[in-house]
Amino acid sequence: MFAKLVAVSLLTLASSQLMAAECKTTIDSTDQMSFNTKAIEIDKSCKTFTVELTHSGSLPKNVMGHNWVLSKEADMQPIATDGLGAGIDKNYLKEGDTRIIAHTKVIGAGEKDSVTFDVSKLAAGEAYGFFCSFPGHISMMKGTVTLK
Ligand SMILES: [Cu+2]
Repeated sequence: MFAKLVAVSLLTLASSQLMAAECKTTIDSTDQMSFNTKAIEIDKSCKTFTVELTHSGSLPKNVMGHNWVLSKEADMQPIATDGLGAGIDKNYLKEGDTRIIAHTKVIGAGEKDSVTFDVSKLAAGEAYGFFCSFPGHISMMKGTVTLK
């Protein structure tokens, strides 16, 4: 009986170590034009990575909408600038912009959206970042994405 218990707890331990790489994260956005994180780390063992975006504020998306956009760090500002004219229905992103690696739609208070992308799209040694492309938000709403 004791041996069986030990075996079971060893198994539990082994499987919890296998599960150690968390291949998803939840990021909250607010009425204060902010994300609740400045840095996202992606484990190299993840095949895909999922980001769930939430909005804990009370303002609607046409006033304080947020999305989550992933690109190379050098492409962040150009993507945001080119997306200004796209309008909220296009999530303030230029259609067919190949510099965008992944993005959620623009959400308002109480809404959520998620996006899953292939981690193989990220190259080791390249600097990546995330931001919100709602007009004017990138100055406050951005952070780094690192493969580790
Ligand atoms: Cu925003």
